[in-house]
Amino acid sequence: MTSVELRDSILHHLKYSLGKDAEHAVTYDWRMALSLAVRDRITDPWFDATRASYAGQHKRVYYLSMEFLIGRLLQDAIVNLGLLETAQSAFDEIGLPLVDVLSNEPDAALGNGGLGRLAACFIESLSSLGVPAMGYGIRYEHGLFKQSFQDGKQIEAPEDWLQQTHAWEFERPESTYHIGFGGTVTEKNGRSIWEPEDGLIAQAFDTPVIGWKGNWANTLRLWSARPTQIFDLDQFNSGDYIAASAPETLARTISRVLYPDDTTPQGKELRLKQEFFFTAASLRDALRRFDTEYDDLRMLPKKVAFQLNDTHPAIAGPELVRILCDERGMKMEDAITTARGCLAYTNHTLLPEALERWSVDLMGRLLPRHVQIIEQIDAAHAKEKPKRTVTALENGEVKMGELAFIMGHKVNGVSALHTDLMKQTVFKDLHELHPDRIVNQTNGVTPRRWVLGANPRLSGLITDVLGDGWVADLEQLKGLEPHIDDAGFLDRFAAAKRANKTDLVDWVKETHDLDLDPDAMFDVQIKRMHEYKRQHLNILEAIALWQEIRDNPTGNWTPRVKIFGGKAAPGYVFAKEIIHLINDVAAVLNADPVTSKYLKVVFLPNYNVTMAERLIPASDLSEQISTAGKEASGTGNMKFALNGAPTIGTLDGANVEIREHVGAENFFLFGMTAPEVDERRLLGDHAAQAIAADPRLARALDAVRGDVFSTGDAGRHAVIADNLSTHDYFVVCSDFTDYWRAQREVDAVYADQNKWMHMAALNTARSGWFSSDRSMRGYLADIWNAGSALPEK
Ligand code: CJB
Repeated sequence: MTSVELRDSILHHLKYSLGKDAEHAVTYDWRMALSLAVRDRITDPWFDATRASYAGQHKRVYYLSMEFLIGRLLQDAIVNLGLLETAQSAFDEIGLPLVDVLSNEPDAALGNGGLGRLAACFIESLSSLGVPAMGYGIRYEHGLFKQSFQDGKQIEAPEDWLQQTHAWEFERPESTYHIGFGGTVTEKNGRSIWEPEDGLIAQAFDTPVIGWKGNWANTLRLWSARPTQIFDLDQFNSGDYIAASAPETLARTISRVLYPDDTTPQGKELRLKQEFFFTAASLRDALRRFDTEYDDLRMLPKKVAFQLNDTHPAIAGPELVRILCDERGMKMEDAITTARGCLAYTNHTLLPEALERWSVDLMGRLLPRHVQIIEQIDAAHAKEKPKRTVTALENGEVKMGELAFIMGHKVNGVSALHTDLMKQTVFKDLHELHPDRIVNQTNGVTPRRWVLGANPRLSGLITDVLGDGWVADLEQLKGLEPHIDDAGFLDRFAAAKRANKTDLVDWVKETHDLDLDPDAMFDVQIKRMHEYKRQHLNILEAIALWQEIRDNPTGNWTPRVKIFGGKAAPGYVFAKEIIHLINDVAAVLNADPVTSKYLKVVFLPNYNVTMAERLIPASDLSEQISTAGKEASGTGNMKFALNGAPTIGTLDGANVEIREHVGAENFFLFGMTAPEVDERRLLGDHAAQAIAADPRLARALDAVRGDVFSTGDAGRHAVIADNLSTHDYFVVCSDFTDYWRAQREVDAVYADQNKWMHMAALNTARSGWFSSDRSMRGYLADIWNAGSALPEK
């Protein structure tokens, strides 16, 4: 497509789809017109992909996920279609900067964090690989809340991305399913029949997801809830308008908001309803598609793979069994075996509070037949493994992890360490019963968004050296290694980083009126706020460093800006305390005339995918400092390494594998290992011991406890100081001393820019394994037994 053709298509859409003439169009109109013009280019490959999937009778992969943290889609589509320069020229002609048009798009935050972003990367990779696949989720009217700070404290406001038309989706009024809740189960001719009492409609909205080079597009199908009955006409006519619209309001609530919680399930009925709503609709939809092609349900495991992204869709097990048995007449045991052949489950966390459990009372009220089926699944499992019984239903609760395990033919962890720990801890018993079921699939990230799109300067350099094959085959980045010592390579690498930093500095100035020095090291921790991720360890180190610089203001300090970004679940009080502390520390440090040229702290509000795309390419140091054993994988860690920011981190999650790939000498390791953490905790007074042994730590904690950062509000941050000085479950104190040491090593290397850039470039060159294409190939081979439908090249 030429830029003239693209321009004409944009002008056509401006006029005929949006009803605007160029003279009166605002940025929104231009962005919509461009999106529609680009969407047109996706439609043919999308149809072709659908046709090819049917024609080849390929196995289909269905990725069921409560969250798809897709962010902005326009630039991604333009990049994958190879239209970036074309779009640039078209807008040059129109007379509007393309960046302004692109940044007009809202960030679709249909997820909380890593789990949701992983789903988005996977769907893009499946399209890039040409695998017939579909993502199923919920079309939340309101995504993750918007975060702002007031006096340093987090304030939440509703997110409203659908206030304007979503350019990418196709509404499917004909693709609807009735989803029931409650009611009774009766028996007729030996078959159980569930007759739900309430119900609502799930309606599909489709977003095509285009793969690299536009060769294939899959669908992200998101369900929206609507009532079976629009409103109660009798009540309306009698004048009670609120009561009249109650059914509609109630039904729409199901897809109204994303649960703003990262790792703790809210024991709320609504959440369980959301889970069943989207899972049931997705299964019905997939089975309808299967029925158009095959008439033997025993073929199901050969033709259909359902991946359960965490336990949120784990009700798929009993629901599929219910359909096969109650509706399609299969014998219960066959139904269970057939369902298991299709289902697999990804575990994303070992945190006990995050493993979903539902009371049998609640589930029985909403899904009475499913509780009966879970009992039968347990019974069949006990029969299969008579020596020892592990059940999903226990002590009046349904344990969704156990249910997903028992009903999945494979269960995977998301990093090598996490998978090992899974075998030893949460699923120890089940693993002993089914030693082949657990497999590892280390997470990955899509290089199209996270390198090519987000970091055009670095990408340009890589392509100059290697050609563009690396975008589809990220391990080719290894080819950079022999060039690292070529004349000019490191200079160009450093210049790209420096220019990215300058862009960030300008943006921070413009949006937050803060002055940052692009020559300082940009030390970045961006992720959800959680005690196990230990943002408080990072800020404690900042405090200690500040105190030390004040002691010795003429010392040879390496200038640093510590940048934070991340949201705390609204009900997670301690995480919010950490945000407050960081903001209070930032206020004091940044105002210190003596130290602020060496050390600044910035907490950027409303961290989201778009901000990550801006920050990561401009980062020097990646903070991955979780308590060992707690971070299942991490994916931000991979994005930083790929973009040439070495890690300071613990042996946790995928950090372990990153370090193996980039080389121990290019990774700043500190802290206890997972077994050492467990052992350390056995010492009741580990925090006190650590504090007694390290005067720096003691002094930093005193400052937190005292009034240094409280602007007169004495004791404001005592909660944190007290927590850390007493039980300190996440062993912040015990890891502090080694963290401090590693940070000084970072300072020393950074002071030698040549050495630093060498290390940074090696991080890029050696991180190609962390592509989500590699992850998807692993799932295809080890879990789904499926493959690409594109002809081999
Ligand atoms: N994760 O984002 C979430 N939400 C959860 O509820 C549980 C886990 C994260 O999933 C990512 C993708 O696998 C992991 O990289 C990350 O370590 C984990 O915390």
